[in-house]
Order: sequence, then structure tokens, then C-alpha cells
Amino acid sequence: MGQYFQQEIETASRDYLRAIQSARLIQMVKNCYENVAFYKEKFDAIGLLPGDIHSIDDIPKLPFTTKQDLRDTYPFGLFAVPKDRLVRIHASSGTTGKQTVVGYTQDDVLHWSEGAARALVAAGATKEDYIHVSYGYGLFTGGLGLHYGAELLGATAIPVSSGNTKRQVQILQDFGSNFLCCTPSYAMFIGETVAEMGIDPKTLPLRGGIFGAEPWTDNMRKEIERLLDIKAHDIYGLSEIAGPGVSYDCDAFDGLHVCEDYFYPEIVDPETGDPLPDGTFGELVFTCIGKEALPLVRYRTRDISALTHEHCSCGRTLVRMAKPRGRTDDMLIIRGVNVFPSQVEHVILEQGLEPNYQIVVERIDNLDVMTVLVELSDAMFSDSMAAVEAEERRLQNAMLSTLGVSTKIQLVDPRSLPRSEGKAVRVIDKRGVTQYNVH
Ligand code: DLL
Repeated sequence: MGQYFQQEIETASRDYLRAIQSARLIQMVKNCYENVAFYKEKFDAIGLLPGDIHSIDDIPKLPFTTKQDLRDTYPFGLFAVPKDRLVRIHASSGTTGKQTVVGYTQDDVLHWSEGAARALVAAGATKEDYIHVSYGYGLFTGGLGLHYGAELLGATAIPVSSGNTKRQVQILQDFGSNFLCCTPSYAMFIGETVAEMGIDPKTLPLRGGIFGAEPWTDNMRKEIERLLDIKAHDIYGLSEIAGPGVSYDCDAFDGLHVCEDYFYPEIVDPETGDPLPDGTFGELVFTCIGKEALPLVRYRTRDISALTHEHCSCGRTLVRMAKPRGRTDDMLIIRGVNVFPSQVEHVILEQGLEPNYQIVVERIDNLDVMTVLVELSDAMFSDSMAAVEAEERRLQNAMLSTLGVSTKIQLVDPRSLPRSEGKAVRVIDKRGVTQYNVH
């Protein structure tokens, strides 16, 4: 096993990729028109016939699909295949509104697993390795997604699922796991637990991690690498498109290669929907060109990223997306200023603190007040009150200069903020008014 899982696709020429994408898009649009009443209606409304789509360049002619469309057709309204062709159902972990339900045929599961296997190989995994999966198993796609990817690679999947962190560490140690798969926030918690249990991470056979399902910064990557003595890789995905493995980073750590042979990405202006050029940040949109059960057309992810077709030192030619900066809908508007939780995290790490934090937003006397609770390090905990206050002021100034808005900083006791075994809850918005840019 070399550096790639599917070299012929991962290093294909642009012409070859475009030919595949065009053929799949044509087939997909036909499938949608013939088998999904929702799409037939949408296409008819703009006078679009499947015959109008000749190549991947025609993609802007197609209408968008949104999460609301999935909710309106809940649970199975956008499925394009009869029940007997479905082999799996998952659902999104949506925190608001109705959850969205997704389905897969045997081929869909295979292509999704290929994405996860490509990610594992890009992170350095081989068939010799034990892959410790601490993503939740269930309707969430994390656990089963990495599990199937590991098995397709021929490696050994260890389906630990999330929870019981000391037991996780015990298994890492006893089974000799080589790769850890979980959210970056849970990886931090596992790393802290390793230290608490008095284990030197250098004694563990762990070499790498495949972390995703929530935004995280490059600084957090370095912190996890230090805590666990591993290489920490990013994996991106969303249930509506497949699950983990839609894109993944390589050893260049310079963006995530998109499995564009199945999931065609675009960046659009979140306000106007107009396509944006490479290098410009906007909303990420995917078209499931190779999917049978749920062939979503131009799905608005609400994730903010940018694309680049520039050469990557790893040799992969698959387009890269920038680490998602957050979502158009987790963007906080604080007194008119757009703030992403990932920016707050960046400042905390830059100032030498651990990324254990929570953002609380309130409205006091009609004014937005944002308080960032950050845990003190063990070393600082024994400092005098005056020293802690000075540290709070230092952090407050750094926040102001990066975010462009003033925040209150409250340093709290080490390990006093809630830890998460899945996606971390970073923001508590108490304003009770819609502050989100929902499209
Ligand atoms: O989170 C799938 C997944 C599982 C990805 C395990 C990676 C690892 P959903 O629950 O549908 O699916 O949530 C999808 O999570 O639109 C992003 O906002 C966010 N997200 C996922 N991966 C990343 C990442 C899974 N690597 C939503 N960086 C997406 C930033 C991510 N955000």
C-alpha cells in the first residue's frame, strides 16, 4: 500500500476528472428528473430539461437544494430509489428543527467508504494498523463512516464509540491502537486523560488521528499533536452528502482534498448564490454526482470555505477546500461585528492557553455582551488574584485586536468547563433573538 488509496483518481489529470464529472452529472440530473418529484417540479419551474445539461460547466444552470427542502420532504421525500435498493439510513445531528434523514444504496456506501479510506491512507494508515473509532455509532455518520473506511482499507476497525474516556485510554494502551478517530475536542479530552492517568503518550503505539465533525484551528492541531504525540489530520463531511470522507487533508496540511469524483464542490456568495472564483471564501455547495439514493443537487452546506486547484506537494490533484472557518449560521453578530467561534479559539491558543472555552452571549440594556470563559492552566491556578486579572486583561486586548469587538474574559478553574464526547458546545446564546444569517 502506497501513499494513496486510489491513485488513479487521487492523482488524475484535470481533463480525466472533468470527463468523469460531466458523465456523472448528466446521469444524475436524468435520475433526479425521472425519480424525484421534488426535482421534476423544480426543474419544470425554471424550464430546465435533463437534455440542457451537457457537461460539468452547466452546473450553475441547476437550482440549489437547502436543508429546509430536506425538512419539508421529511423523512424520505428526496430519495430517488425504491426501498429494496436502500441498505442504510442515517440522520443529521441537527441541533435545531427537524433532523434530516439520508439514505444509501450499496454503491453509495461503497463510495462513501472509499472517501474515508482515502482519508486514512492520506494520514499514513495501512492495512497493518488498528483504527480506534471513538466517533459515535448510530444515526450519526461518524462511527460507521470511519469503520467502513478502515475495513475497506483492510485495516482493523476497533468500534469503541464515544464515552467512558478512561476506558478509551485503557484500550488505546492494551490493544495498541495506531490511529484515533474522534472529534478534535474529544481528542483533546482523551489527551488530557492520558496525562491524568500518568501515561507518557510516547509509550503508546498511536501514530495519527483523523479528527473532524466540527471546526478546529491549526493551533488546536498542534496542541493535540503535542498531547498525544501523534500527527493530527482533518476529515470533513456531512450526512446530507455522505458522512466523513467528503474531504481530507494530507501531509501538506494545506487544505482538504475533496473527493470530487463523487461530490462536486462549488463556492458561492451566501447572499446572491453567485459562483465565486478559487481563493475566495464563501458558502460551500456540493452536488452528489455519483450518488443513487439521495442525489442532492447543489446542496447549500452553510459551511464557509474556499477552493484551490493549485498544485499540492502530496501529488494529489483533487481540488482542495480550506479548513471550514465556521458556518454562515454559527456566525455570531456581536454589536454588528461578525464573530466566528474559531477566531476566539485562535486567540486563546495564540495566547498560550488551552482551547477549553465557552462563549456566552447575552443582551444587557439592549447591548450584546460576549463573555468568553477560559480555563486557567494548572500552573496559573496557583497564581495570585492580581496575576489572574492581569492575564484576563491581556486576553481581552488580544480578543479586541483580532475580533474587532470587545469581549469580557473570565478565567475559570482548570477542568471546570463541561467536556464533550462528541461535538463540543462552544456557544451559549441567551439573547433569544435571531442573530444568525440563515439562507
Ligand atoms: O459531522 C460528519 C463527520 C463525522 C465529519 C466525522 C467528520 C468526521 P453532520 O453531523 O451532518 O456530519 O455535520 C456536518 O459538521 O456541515 C460542518 O459544519 C461540520 N464539520 C464536519 N467536519 C468538519 C471539519 C458530520 N473537518 C457539519 N471541519 C458540516 C469543520 C466540520 N467543520
